[in-house]
Amino acid sequence: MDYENILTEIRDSILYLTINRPKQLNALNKAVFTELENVFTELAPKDEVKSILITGSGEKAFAAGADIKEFADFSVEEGKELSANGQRIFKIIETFKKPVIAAVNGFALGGGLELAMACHIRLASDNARFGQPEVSLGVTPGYAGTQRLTQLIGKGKATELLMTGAMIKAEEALKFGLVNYVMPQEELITKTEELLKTIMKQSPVAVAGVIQCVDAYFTDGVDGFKTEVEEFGKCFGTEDFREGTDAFMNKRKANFPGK
Ligand code: DAK
Repeated sequence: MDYENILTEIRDSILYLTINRPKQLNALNKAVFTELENVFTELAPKDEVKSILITGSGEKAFAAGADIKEFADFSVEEGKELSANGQRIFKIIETFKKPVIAAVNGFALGGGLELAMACHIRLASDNARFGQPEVSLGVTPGYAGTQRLTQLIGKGKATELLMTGAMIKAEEALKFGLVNYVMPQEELITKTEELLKTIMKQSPVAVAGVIQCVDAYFTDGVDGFKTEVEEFGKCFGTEDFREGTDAFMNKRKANFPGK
């Protein structure tokens, strides 16, 4: 598939995925969703990709929400369909078995914040702004913003942000635990790469297990403790485990095969 709204590049095992509609502040239209799904089902699973970095084009926005111009005249049925489809695609990202980090380089509003929250970890530049302004447009969030914001920052503060539609600055987002680190914009990609490189030195099998266990905590009907027992047990049959323990005992750095 040729991507028209997303830039992709694989470098040093990192897949760089950049939402590329800077004139519309990287607003997420239907085509972006189709391309995002394609990236995560066709490109990101390739062996040469060990992790994914998602950011926005330009210096102003990660993504300023769903494309308002596109859904302005939707019917109830079309609204539900759009929401279900977006949620499905963001779930693919959230449960992806390789680390996915959002480098939030500016506005992350509405669907843009929902995309960032579907990633495993978020870093932000100090000019970043976060919010779920949907209520100001007469809609509720539709891409799981009510769920993931509540999971990440707690019910009280999430409800306030969701009810007021207020925008918060990066430092406040850091205080609430919505992002893990804040830094000047020129350092954002390098710091995100450093974090990804640290993760990529670990066992890919174990990292995938961590992703699954953490997700289990938030999945209805799934017992996260049992998931952990399963994942932990499975590790004992992997080459990564043999390599990790052998490296420790022989006082050398592990070189994980990822199997
Ligand atoms: N959609 C489309 N275009 C957008 C956009 C958006 N979300 N955000 C910005 N743009 C466009 C602007 O229209 C403008 O285009 P031109 O007028 O130049 O053609 C261009 O980007 C630059 O924006 P501004 O001129 O407004 O730039 P400023 O620096 O003055 O302001 C801003 C930046 C981020 C504060 C402002 O652009 C803004 O308030 N943008 C809208 C933020 C927002 O409300 N985002 C939507 C959140 S709600 C649904 C499922 C999901 C959703 C809804 C329904 N269904 C299932 C039906 C999700 C909704 C959302 O994401």
